[in-house]
Amino acid sequence: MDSIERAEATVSDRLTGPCRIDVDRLRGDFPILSSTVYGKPLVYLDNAATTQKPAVVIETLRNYYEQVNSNIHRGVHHLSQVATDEYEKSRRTVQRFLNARKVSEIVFVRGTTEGVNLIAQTFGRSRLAEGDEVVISAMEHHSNIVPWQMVCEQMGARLKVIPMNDRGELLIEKYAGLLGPRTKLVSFVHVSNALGTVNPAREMIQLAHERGIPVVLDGAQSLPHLKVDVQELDVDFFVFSGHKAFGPTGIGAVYGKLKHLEAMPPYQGGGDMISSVSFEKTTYNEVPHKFEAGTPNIAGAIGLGASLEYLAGLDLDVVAGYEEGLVEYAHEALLEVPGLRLIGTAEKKAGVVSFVLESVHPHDIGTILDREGVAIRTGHHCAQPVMDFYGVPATARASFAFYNKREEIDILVQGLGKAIEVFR
Ligand code: 7TS
Repeated sequence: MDSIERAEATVSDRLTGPCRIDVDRLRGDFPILSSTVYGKPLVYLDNAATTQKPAVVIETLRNYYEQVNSNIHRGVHHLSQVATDEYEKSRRTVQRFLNARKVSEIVFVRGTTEGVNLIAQTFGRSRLAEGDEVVISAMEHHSNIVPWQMVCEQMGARLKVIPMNDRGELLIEKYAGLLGPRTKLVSFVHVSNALGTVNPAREMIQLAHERGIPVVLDGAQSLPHLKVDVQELDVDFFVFSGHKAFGPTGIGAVYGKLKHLEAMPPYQGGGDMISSVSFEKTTYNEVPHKFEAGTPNIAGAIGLGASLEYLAGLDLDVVAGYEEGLVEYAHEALLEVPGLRLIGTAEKKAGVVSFVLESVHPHDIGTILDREGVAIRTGHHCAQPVMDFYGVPATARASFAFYNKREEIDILVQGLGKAIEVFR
C-alpha cells in the first residue's frame, strides 16, 4: 500500500464506508489517549491487558466517592440506600448487556480470574468425582487452566485438552471426540488473548449440551470486541473482567444460569452472603448475594455499569467490523517486516496480533517501541502452553480497541524497523 492509499484508508477509518465509526470523536472520550510518552504521542496497543477508561467512567468513580460513598445492603441511612441502588442498578446493566434472563444470574466478582475460581470451587467441586474429566482448550489463559487443575487434584479428576492447528484454531472434531461419559464440564476461551482466535462458541456449546455437559466461557477478551448474548449462546457460565471492557480494575462478573447458581454451594463465607447465622446453623442468602461475601467493590461495580452503558451506546457490530479491519491491516503491514512471523493466523480473529522477529527478542522489541511511545505487551501472556505449542518463549503482542487507528499501526511498524536496525 502506498502513502496515498494509506491516507485514504485512514480517512475511511473515520467515517465512510460500511464501518460508520468516528474514531477521532471517540478518542476524545478517553483523556489518557491524548497524553505523550517520552515526548511522543501515546500509541496504546495493549488493550488485551487492560483498556483505557472513558471520562464518563472516571467521573462516575469520582462522583461516587464525592457524593455517595457508603456501605451497601446494610444501612437504613440515605447514602447507604443510594449506594445500594446504584450497585444494584449496575447489576441490571450487566444483565441487559449480556442479555441474561434474570438479574439474579449476575454475580459481581473481582474479575475473570476470581470468576473461574468461583465456578471451579463451587459448581466444579460439587460435580466432580474420582476419574471424571474437565475439558479445556490448548489456548487457555492460565486463569482458565490452573483453577481447573486445582479442583481436579482435589477431586481426583483429570484435565483433557482440545488441540489446535498451526493457525491457532481449535480442532472441533477432536473436541467432539473428547466429550465422553466422564466429562463433567467444558471450559474454554471465547477469544484467545495470545492469538486473537475467535472460537466457534455456539457450536462448541451445542456439542457439549447434546451430551448433557455444561459449559463455562471465558469472555475476558470477547466482551470488549463482540456482541455477547448469553441466551443465544445458551452458555451455562460466562465470565468477564470490567477493566478489559473500559471499566475499572478489581471488578467483573459471572453470569450463571439460575438453576446452577441456586444449586451451587457458596464460595466464600462472611457478611452479606448469609440469611441468618448462629453457632449451630447458618442459612445462606439468596442468589446472587450468596456468592458476594463481604463488602464488595462498590465503586468498581458502579463504574462497570457506566462503562457498559458507554459501550452499549456504540453499535457493537460496527465496532467489531472496524476492529476486524484493524487486525487485517496490521497483518498486512507486519508481514512486510523482514523476518517477522505471525503467531496466530486463524480465519476469525478479534483484537490481537502476536508476532516474533527473527533477530530481536520480544522484550527488546517492547523496549524499543516504548521509546517511540508505543505500548505493546511482550512475554508469554499468561498462556505458556500456547508459547510451547509454537516453540517460542514469548511473543510481542499488539492488541486493539475501537479507539485505535491505522496510523498507530504504521507507527508500530516503523518502530519495528528501528528495532531491527539496532539489533541486526
Ligand atoms: N482470560 C483471558 C482470556 C484473559 O485474557 C485474561 C487476562 C484473563 C482471563 C484474566 O483476567 P483478569 O482480569 O482476571 O486478570 N489477560 C491478560 C493479558 O492478556 N494481558 O494481561 C492480562
